[in-house]
Amino acid sequence: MVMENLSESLKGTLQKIASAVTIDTKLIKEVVRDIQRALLQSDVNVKLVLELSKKIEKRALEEKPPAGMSGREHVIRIVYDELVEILGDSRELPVKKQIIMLTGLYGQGKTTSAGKLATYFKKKGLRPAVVAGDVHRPAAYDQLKQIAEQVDVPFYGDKNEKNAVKVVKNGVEKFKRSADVIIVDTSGRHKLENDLIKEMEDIFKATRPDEKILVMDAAVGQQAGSQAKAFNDAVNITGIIITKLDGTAKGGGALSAAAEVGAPIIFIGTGEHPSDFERFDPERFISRLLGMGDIKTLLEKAEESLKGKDAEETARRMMSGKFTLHDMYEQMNMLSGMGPLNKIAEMLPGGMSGKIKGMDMNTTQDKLRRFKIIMDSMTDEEMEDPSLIRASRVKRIARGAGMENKDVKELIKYYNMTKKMMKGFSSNRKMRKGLMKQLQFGN
Ligand SMILES: Nc1nc2c(ncn2[C@@H]2O[C@H](COP(=O)(O)OP(=O)(O)O)[C@@H](O)[C@H]2O)c(=O)[nH]1
Ligand SMILES: [Mg+2]
Repeated sequence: MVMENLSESLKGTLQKIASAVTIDTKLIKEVVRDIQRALLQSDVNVKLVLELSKKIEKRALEEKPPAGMSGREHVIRIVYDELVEILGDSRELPVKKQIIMLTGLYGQGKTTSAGKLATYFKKKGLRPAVVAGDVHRPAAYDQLKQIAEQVDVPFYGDKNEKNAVKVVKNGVEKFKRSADVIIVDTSGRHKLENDLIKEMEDIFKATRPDEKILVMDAAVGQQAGSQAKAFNDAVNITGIIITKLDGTAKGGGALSAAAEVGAPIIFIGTGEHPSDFERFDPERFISRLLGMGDIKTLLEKAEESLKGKDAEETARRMMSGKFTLHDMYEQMNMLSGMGPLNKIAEMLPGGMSGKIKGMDMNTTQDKLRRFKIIMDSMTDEEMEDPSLIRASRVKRIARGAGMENKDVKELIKYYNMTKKMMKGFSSNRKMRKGLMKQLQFGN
């Protein structure tokens, strides 16, 4: 998993939203503060964090959720959108013949990334080759050569040549026909110095690379922005690879630097192995960081528990003694399926329980729908006092609902059974308590 710490805190924040009973100003402000803290702790640029949190707060407070979306979902969506936004545009390297040049400071992961890129293009069916343009450190030649062998791609280097431009030129010439993607590794410096820039410029002029990619270590922190800017000013980078994003790496500095300089992040490195390399897609990255799959489940659970709260009120009213067809109608509207009533049936003493379960409690959705149609052709008076419904009224109601007399009678029977049950509960305190507990409505 990449950026575990940031991921954990952001997930915690989203869970707070998902399980909130109401989305109010207090909650939104709290959420925004949580997000600020999490992002700053992972080194995201301070200015970006402030802009982002202002935007989230404003949108969450002012925008109405679109139809069909709950307030909670809407706020989560806003957080997601704005996080994606700070990662900038996404871009894919074209799968074609090209020269790719890697730049960046020492130890950022250029040589390792050369092997990863080669692996990537090999998988795409192209023929990659690598060129050792780091002529300043003796070990650099061996390192790239070894990686080339490991990923099984052609290698070019010249241990005795100290002129990087010459080596790169020779390498490009050598692979001009035999390779599709020529990946040029270059040397870095501990910091961006004039001679490094001069060398990069010379190599560019000599080889005209299609891609100039900045390789940046996730640990670079808040200086990432100025580092990326310096490289960009010098050589006009076409993309960024952020390495070492694996585990608990902070990474926010490097990630936000991309948007700051307007160069897209193309890949991320998630380990030392050549296959620890992923195409970077801002939306997918944020979805994963936030655990959006989990959030969806969470939201569904929250919906259920809120429904439970409505059901609690109905149950309380039902058990208060008075139970009319209006109550039953409302209860049917509210409860999809007969969940709580089934639970009630389970609690009833033997005989009655079996009777109800065998008969009415197995009522299907379809039957409930029919019951509602029947009740729709009753008068308010009948709904309030079902004892009024005798033979002549049964006939009229059945006709109005387009059903048969026996359907109406079945409904009345169901109503009487339910009412009896409710009465039983309301007169038996212990049973009532037990039921409320069983339904997990508290007491
Ligand atoms: N964990 C981890 N280590 C990496 C990653 N990329 C590079 N490294 C390690 O970082 C160190 C420096 O990498 P190197 O490619 O030599 O950097 P260069 O000086 O820019 O060429 C090496 O030990 C690599 O194994 C990565 O994505 N994850
Ligand atoms: Mg290197």
